[in-house]
Amino acid sequence: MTPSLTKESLIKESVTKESTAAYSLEAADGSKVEPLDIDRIRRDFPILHQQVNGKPLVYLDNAATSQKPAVVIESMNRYYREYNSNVHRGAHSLSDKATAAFEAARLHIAQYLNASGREEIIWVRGTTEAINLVAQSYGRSQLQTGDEIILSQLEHHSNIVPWQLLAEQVGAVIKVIPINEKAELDMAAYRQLLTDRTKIVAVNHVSNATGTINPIIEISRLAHATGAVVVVDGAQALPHLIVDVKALDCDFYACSGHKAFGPTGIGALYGKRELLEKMPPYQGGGEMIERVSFSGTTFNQLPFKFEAGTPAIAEAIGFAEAVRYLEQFDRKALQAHEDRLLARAMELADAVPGLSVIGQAQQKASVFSFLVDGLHPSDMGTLLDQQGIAVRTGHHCTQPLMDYLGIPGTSRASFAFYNTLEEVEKFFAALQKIIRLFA
Ligand code: C6P
Repeated sequence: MTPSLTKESLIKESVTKESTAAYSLEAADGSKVEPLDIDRIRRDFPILHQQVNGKPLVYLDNAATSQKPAVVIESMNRYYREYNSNVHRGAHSLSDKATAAFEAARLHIAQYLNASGREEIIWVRGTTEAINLVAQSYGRSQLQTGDEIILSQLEHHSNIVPWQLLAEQVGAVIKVIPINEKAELDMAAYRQLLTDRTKIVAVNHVSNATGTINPIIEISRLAHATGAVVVVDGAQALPHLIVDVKALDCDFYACSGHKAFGPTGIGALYGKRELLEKMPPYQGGGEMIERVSFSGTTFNQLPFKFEAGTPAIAEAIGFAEAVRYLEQFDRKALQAHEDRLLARAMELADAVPGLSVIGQAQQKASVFSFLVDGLHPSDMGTLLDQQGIAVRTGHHCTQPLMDYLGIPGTSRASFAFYNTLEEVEKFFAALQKIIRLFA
C-alpha cells in the first residue's frame, strides 16, 4: 500500500479536528472509497477505551497482536456457554453443533483466502506452526542433499529456523535474497539465486520489521519457472491486504488469527490440494487417522490428516468471526485509512531531529520502525508507555535483518484501521517530549 496522499495535501488539512470523524478517502489506485467512521469502528473494540498509566491508551502494537472486536469475543463465549463439545467425535447434538460451527469456520477462511475448497485449509496454532508443518512434512519428504531453499533478508525467525532445521536434516543449502537501501527485495539477485536445485522459496508477504510488501506474484512466477514451490509467510499481510491465494499463485500460505483481529492459538495453513495430498502427516494422534492397528496405521483424508488431537475449537470459530467482521467493510477503504496514518507518520517524522525510519519501501504496510539518535529503542518503549502509548521495541524476531542493518533493534509503531490520525499525532507529540528530555 503506497501512501496515497501527497505531503502537500496532508499539510493543508487540520488533521486533529477531523481525525476521528468520518472522512472521504482515496484508494491507492486512485478510486474513491466509502467514508469510514473510525469512532464507530472503535466502539467495536472494548479494550481500546481505557487509561494506561493515567493516559488514554494509544495502541500502536498491532503487528505483535491486534485487538479483538466484541463480536469475536462473544462468538467464543457463545461456544463455551451454549455448545462446548469436542468435534468430529460425539454421538450427541452439542457435538454436532460444535462440529458444524468448526467446519463452517474452516469453509469461511477457505473462501476468504480464495482457496479451492475447505480441504486446502489446515488448522494450526499460527504462522509458526504452519511453516514448521510445511518444512517437516513437504520439505522432509521432497528435499534431498544439495537441494536449495531460498529465503529473504527480511524474514522473521519463524520463516528461517524451520528451514535451517530442515536443511540440517536433509543436507539442503539455504540462500538469501538481499535487500536494497529501502528494505525492498533485490529481485535481480533473486533471479540469479534460482537454479534447478531450488526446491523451496519461502518469503513473507509483508515484513513485520519494515512493513515492506513483497511482490509475491512475481516471486511465485519465477520460482515456478524453475520448478520450486512457494511458501508465503502471511502473518502480517492478513490484517492489511486482501489475500487471494489463487491470484498470488503461491503453493502454501501461512497466517495467524491473532494478527487479524481474531484469537491467539489459531492459524491457517493454505496448501494446494495436490501438494497436501502427497505430503505425509506432520504429527500423529487422534483424528488424523483412518484405521490404527499395531501392524500399521492408515491416515484420514484432507484436511484432517494434518490435525492430530483436539483442535482449538473456540479459536477457529473466533477466527472466522474476525474475518466476517472485516468483510462488512470496504477493504480498500480500510487500506486507504491505514495508508493515511502511515503517510502522516512519515511526514511528522521529517520534523523530528535525529529520527531515522527503518524501511522506506515503495509498497509498504502501516508499520513504522524507527530509531532516534542517543536513545535506546527499549528506553523509548518504556518512555512511550509512560504516556499511554504501546509500541514494540527490539529485534522483532528478525535478528539477521537487524545484523544486516547494523542495528540492535528498532522501536516500532504498527497501525491498524481502528487507529486515528489524532493517535498518530499524540505519538509524535510524546516522541518530541521524550527527545527534548532525554536525547
Ligand atoms: N510477529 C511481531 O511482533 P505467530 O507467532 O506464529 O503468530 O507469528 C509469527 C510471525 C511470523 N511471521 C511474521 C512476519 C511475523 O510478524 C510473526 C509474528 C510478531 O512482529 C511477534 S514476534
